Amino acid sequence: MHAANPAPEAQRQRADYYGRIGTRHMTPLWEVLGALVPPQPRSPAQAHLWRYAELREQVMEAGRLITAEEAERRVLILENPALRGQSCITPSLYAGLQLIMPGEVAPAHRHTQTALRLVLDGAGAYTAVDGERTTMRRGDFIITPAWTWHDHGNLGSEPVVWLDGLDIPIVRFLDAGFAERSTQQSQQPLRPEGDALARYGANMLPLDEQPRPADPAKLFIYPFDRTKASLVAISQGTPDAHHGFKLRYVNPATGASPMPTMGAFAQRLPAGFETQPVRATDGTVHVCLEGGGEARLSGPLGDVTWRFQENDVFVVPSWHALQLRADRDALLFSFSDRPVQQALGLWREERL
Ligand code: GTQ
Repeated sequence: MHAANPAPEAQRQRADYYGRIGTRHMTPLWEVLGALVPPQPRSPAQAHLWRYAELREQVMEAGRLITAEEAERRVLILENPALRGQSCITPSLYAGLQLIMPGEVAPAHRHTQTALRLVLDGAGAYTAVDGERTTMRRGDFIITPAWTWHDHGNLGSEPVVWLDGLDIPIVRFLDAGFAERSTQQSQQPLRPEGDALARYGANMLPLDEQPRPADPAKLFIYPFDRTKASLVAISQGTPDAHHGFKLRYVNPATGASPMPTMGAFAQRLPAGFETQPVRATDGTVHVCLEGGGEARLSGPLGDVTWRFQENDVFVVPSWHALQLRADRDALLFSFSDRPVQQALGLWREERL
């Protein structure tokens, strides 16, 4: 990769050689070394923002074209513009907008992929995870750990839309995908609503439980009112220069991310506050839940600035510097593959 242009004769000999070894399924490292082992991440993903006004219009049209049952999951995948056809928003993460109309159900199934939901719009839907239903309220963060049964339904009178985040590309990369449909359309509730939150979400645990790190998290609902109350309360203090007031969601039984493959975060930026630029190796999907402002990104391909408002979704690829400014008090949700990177000792952040 550092060599000067070789003489035409040498070039021909090499091309001929590459052709011959190619037929035997070999290829020279020295032609690709720089791309294989880059000095720093050069994400194939592109920074992009999806406006909710447009997303909503398109997903509502899907609501007129196909039923949730027919589709199994009526979802519009948010595809990274530079990764079209790959069903992913970053190389490691999947994101989509799921719609469920009044009276509909999305049938029960389970898979080795882990899912997270962030409720965006409408009221009256529920998600059931391993036999317990939870009502979905705007801003609620809900997880479906790997291989847990889950189904969704809408008992209300409004369309309900949420963001799905899954580790589909990670599981695909590892060739470890299994899925199964339940014989039940909707799971029979085994416990009353609120049971997991009461048992696992109050800084206590059932007497005889000793959670091991690899066990699926038992707490699967993080109500928005609690998240917001925490962020507002800590806003009495001094904001972090690069992140404002930011918390990460954890499994309270272990202190680790509630999902081994995906980490999730909630962040509050008071009106007028501007963060200092920061870049990290985890490509991150952001959702504005409240307020609005401006996001400035700087990556290897240049700079971009977006204005964002409620329910807009934007993706910041690996090693792109991000700077946020709130016009009005802003509350953002985000998720990334940070727990995987940290488990492998790969995660880096640079505060600029
Ligand atoms: O709700 O189970 O967006 O299995 C993609 C795959 C949602 C789900 C998605 C899924 C689901």
